[in-house]
Amino acid sequence: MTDLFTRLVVDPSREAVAEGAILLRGFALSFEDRVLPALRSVIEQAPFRHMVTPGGYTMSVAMTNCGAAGWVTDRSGYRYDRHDPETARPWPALPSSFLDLAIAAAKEAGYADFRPDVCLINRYEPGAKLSLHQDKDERDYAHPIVSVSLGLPATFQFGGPNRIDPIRKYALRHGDAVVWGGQSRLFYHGITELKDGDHEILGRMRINLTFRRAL
Ligand code: MD3
Ligand code: FE
Repeated sequence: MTDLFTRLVVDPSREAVAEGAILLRGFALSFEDRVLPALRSVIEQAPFRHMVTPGGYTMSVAMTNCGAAGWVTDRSGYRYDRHDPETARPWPALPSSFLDLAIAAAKEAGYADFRPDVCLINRYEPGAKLSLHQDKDERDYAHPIVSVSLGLPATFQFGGPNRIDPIRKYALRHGDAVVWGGQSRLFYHGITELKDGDHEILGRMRINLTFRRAL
C-alpha cells in the first residue's frame, strides 16, 4: 500500500492545507446519490433555523444537526445539546450514508479511528457568511473534523492559531471534503459572503456538513 505522503505528492485531487489538514477534491461525489436523499430527510425532521448568538445577532447562516447531539447557540451561549430546542426532541440520527462518507474521508487523510457522533449542517444563501472563528465547543480536540461542501462554491478563509495570523483563501466546491486534524484543528477559519449563482442540484444555496466527535 502506498503511504499517505506518496499519495499526497502524486494525486492532484489531494492538497495539504496545513499541518494535519487535507483537502480531498470531489471526494463526496461518489456518495451523493445516498447523501442527498438522507439530507432531505434530516431537514424534514429538523428544519433549518437562524440561531441567535450570545451577543444578540441573528446568524445569516441557517443551521440544523443530526446525531447524538447538535451544536446550538442562543442568548445563553454556545453548546452541544442532545435535544433540538425548537421541538425538545432528540436530533435525527446520523444517516448511514453520512457516517460512511465521514469515516471514509477521515481514513483517506490518515485518521482511521474517527467515529463522528454529530453532524452540524450549515445552509448559506447568497450574502450569508460565517465570520472568522475557532471550533472549541467539542470535548476532545484530538479528534479531527470532516467538512463536506455541497451546492454553490464558496471562499473559505483559513488562518492560524491566533486571530491576527495571515489568512489564505481556498475555493470549496460541490463534492469537496476537507479533514481538519492535528495543529489545524484549532485554527481560525470562516466563509466569505456567498456569491449568487444557481447550482444544478441544490439551486441558490450552499450546504456544508461538518462531522465532529463532540461528546
Ligand atoms: C478548520 N463551517 O461549521 S467548513 C463550522 O463551510 C464551519 O460552513 C464552515 O466553520 C462552512 O464551524 C467551514 C471547514 C471547516 C470546518 C471546521 C473546522 C474548517 C475547520 C474546524 C477547525 C479548523
Ligand atoms: Fe468552524
